[in-house]
Amino acid sequence: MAEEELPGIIFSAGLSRRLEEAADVIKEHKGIVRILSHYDPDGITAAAIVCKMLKRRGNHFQTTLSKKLDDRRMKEIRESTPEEQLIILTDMGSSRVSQLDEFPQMVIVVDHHQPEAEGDNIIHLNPHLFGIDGAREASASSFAFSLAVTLDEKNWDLASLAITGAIGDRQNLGGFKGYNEELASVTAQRELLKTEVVPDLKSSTVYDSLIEHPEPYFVGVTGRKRQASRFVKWLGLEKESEYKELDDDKKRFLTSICTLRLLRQGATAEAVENFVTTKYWLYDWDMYADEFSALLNACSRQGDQSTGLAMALGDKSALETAIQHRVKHQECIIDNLRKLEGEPPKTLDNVQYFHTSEPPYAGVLAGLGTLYFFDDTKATFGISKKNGNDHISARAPRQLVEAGVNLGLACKEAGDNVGGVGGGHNVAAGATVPSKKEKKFLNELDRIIGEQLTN
Ligand SMILES: [Mn+2]
Repeated sequence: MAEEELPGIIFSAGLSRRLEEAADVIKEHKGIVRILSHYDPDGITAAAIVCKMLKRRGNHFQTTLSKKLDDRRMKEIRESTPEEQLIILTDMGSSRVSQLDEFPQMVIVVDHHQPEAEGDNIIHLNPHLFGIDGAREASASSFAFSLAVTLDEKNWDLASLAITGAIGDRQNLGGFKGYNEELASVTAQRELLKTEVVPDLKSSTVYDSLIEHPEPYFVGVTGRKRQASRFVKWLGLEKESEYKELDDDKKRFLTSICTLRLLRQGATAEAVENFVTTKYWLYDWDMYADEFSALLNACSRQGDQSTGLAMALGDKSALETAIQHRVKHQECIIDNLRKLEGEPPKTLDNVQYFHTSEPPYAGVLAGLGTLYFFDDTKATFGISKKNGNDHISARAPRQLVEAGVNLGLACKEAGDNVGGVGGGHNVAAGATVPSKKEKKFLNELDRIIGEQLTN
């Protein structure tokens, strides 16, 4: 296709104006750009999009990835960045608008979290300010992409990073919506990716998918060589059988048996529905976008987000390291889920809880357990202990949230009542409380969630 025939995304007039304004600032800026971003897959890909668009213009930049934008970090950015430098924040910053407004440097914020204000002196690119739902319809990376293509049509290839980041924030669950949906469809029309509706098997062979990946999780099979090879044989397949090479009958049989197995083990409707899913094959990267996102996530979880960024910028040796991180990351999750199969969470009336020695994994384990095999009539709390405190990650299945459970409010109230802190969203939340108060905290949660369910 000739360049001028290629489809694009249509931005609203207001968004177009803001994008042009940001693009003009970047075009006029000659010096170094300081980039700060969140350390998760959405933040990493948003930063990579900004790095690439600047590099192509010949701008120099310095990038920092961090977990949060707290007062200390704000002070450090303001004081250590020379006044003539441009600061670009991605996947963070929208909650700090009034402080950023006072910065002597020029600041551009590209974020999709609920904005505190629009700001007077910064250039604020947040979907919420332009009638787009930032929780569901646009992530930091997918929104940063709009700036990259406003600067230069040649940046269209960065759409694969944008899609990968949106998947990292799980905005693809139940299908992309709104802005993301348009982005994915135009990217496909431009032949940068292709979409496939397939079972969510993450390796090329069915057997490897069962051995190496915690999601989807099959009780009694995932991570177990003997059981997995027996299951594969029972499906009429060989250990070497690749999903892509199966005929339609075998594909259909595989899908129905896996679905039945998930239902039988007590997986939630959500997990069963998501077994067959839309995947995005990225031609440039020779992998699916969800695979790419999983690699970036493993880097972050292993405390090595800079390898994730290097990989997103195209460094081949970083890809090898990222794969090693993913192997370790997934083994850790599978080992712990297998333990939880043998030793299920302890229960109260409305909550269940387990302890883990892997602090960064408490939330993932609670989330996957909830989706795939825990009792789905109770909210789940994963607890890890550190320095005399309990760090708690909470997850609830969709049906409980629909019945009135709000984990964010429950964690806040129960946390307050035992001298700790807590909060978050209705489906996922967290708290930190003194370990001595663990029992009281759990009892408070049990009471509060019981009340949420009866009201
Ligand atoms: Mn994000």
